[in-house]
Amino acid sequence: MNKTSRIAAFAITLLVPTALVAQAPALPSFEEVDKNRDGSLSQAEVRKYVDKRSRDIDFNRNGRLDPVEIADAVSSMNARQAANYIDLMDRDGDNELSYDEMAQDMPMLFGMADTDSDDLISLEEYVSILAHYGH
Ligand SMILES: [Ca+2]
Ligand SMILES: [Ca+2]
Ligand SMILES: [Ca+2]
Repeated sequence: MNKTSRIAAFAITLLVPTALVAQAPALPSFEEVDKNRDGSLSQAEVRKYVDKRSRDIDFNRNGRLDPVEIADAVSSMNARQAANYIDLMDRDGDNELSYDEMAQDMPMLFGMADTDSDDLISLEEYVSILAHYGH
């Protein structure tokens, strides 16, 4: 995998809380992200969901995610893998990820998912990107 698709796969892994529900479907439902229930996802809705996921993972509520917090939340990552992930995403070099740093790839991922480029992700587009990168 090239660097971009590796980051994308990592980011999707973080979005999908497999660690939290081992047996249940691992994907956040479309409805969970589609807050205004208009049948499509805007960038703002996706960003809100990502920020909510960041808050859920941020156990000590300091506004940043450290390797232990990420490894705790994502069953497929140990602390070393979480530290590598932070290395990839950390822009200010504090070895933790702010919520902004967590969301920095969202526009790129959004563009990948939005195959018809209407600035919205339809249910069909959502299902197809999860089938590609999810579990
Ligand atoms: Ca924290
Ligand atoms: Ca940082
Ligand atoms: Ca679209």
